Amino acid sequence: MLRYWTAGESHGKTLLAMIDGFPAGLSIDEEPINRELARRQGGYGRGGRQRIETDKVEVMTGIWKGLTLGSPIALQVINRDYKLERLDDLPRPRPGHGDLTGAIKYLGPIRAILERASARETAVRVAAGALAKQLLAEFGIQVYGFVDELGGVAIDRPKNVDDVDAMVTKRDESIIYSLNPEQDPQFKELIDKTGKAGDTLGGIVEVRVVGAPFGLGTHAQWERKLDGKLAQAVMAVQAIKGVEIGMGFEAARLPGSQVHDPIHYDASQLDTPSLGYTRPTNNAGGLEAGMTNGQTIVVRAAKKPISTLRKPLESVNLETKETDAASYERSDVCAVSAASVIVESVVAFEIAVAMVDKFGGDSLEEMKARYQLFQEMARKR
Ligand code: EPS
Repeated sequence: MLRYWTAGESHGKTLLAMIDGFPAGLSIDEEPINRELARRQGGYGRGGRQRIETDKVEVMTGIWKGLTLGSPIALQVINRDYKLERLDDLPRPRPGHGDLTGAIKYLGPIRAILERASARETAVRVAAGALAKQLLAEFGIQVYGFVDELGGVAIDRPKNVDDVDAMVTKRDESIIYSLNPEQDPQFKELIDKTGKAGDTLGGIVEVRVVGAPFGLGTHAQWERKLDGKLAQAVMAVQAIKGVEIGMGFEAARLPGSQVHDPIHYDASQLDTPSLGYTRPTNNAGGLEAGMTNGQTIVVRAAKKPISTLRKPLESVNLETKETDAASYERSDVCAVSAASVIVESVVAFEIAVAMVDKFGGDSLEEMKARYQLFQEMARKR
């Protein structure tokens, strides 16, 4: 079983991800992990912290001569802005953060909650996801995410969004990580205006997994359904308030004939992950009954605006119980672009978990052999 945990506070010494159950025999490249860490730090509208940090991964355990051992892999990203011991508590909880609820739940200071609840922790989730992507690449599976809507404004997208290489090139040209860089100036203006007003912006991100085989996940038990696992991983990202698979909420508003994806067969595509079962639409987002159906997996997530406001909302002083403006700590105006990287990473990790579940997790070599065997048997079905 492949799984991971993270540890670390936003202004503590370091951030760690401990990955257990990663197959042996994969050569790990740190460069693509660092690229994803840099992308997470970017996107127009980020705050001052990202000028202090240059996130770099250190692979601390689990490799020998560049290859994974099958033993736990500890990834570390050091915080340059380590100052936790010098920081004071916050007197007035910030609406939207875990400040009030955490301070009451743990009967302690707000600082104890915010340091761990901060989205800084996602740096190591991105590192873990970038490692998972290297495993998925061995099976021709590509995962990429982008910003689809920002501050309530929809963004035009090209037709063939499953041409991953072309889409990634486009996305990387955009300052907000959308698939339409031409629209960037409009969003730069919106983010600048919002920041000046002391406010923040949310948005919608989309992640697509291209090339996943049939049969990841299962219909047989609720907790192993892949749509459920993806939803949990994505919903557990800071500031995410909604998750959709494929058509999502829109499917509830249409008759069945306009929602379900007809099944066709095209023998010339037998050797692709679809095994020749083509679908003119993909409203199911690649998942039926909790299992992958050979189509692109599509996960969308709604991110609320950053909770820390420079022009704060009303709050209460926890000592005096008197009404006062919420405390302010340095923050961002818009982190939707970063969210697209984070959601991409957690989705990639869950797909890797499902691959290990189906094809075995001891070694890459065995996994590949079992993958090939399954594809052969499935093609004959
Ligand atoms: C973040 C680091 C944090 C915040 C932000 C995201 O750094 P600092 O608190 O030192 O400025 O910029 O945190 C939040 C948005 C949040 O909700 O906590 C990061 O590295 O992503």
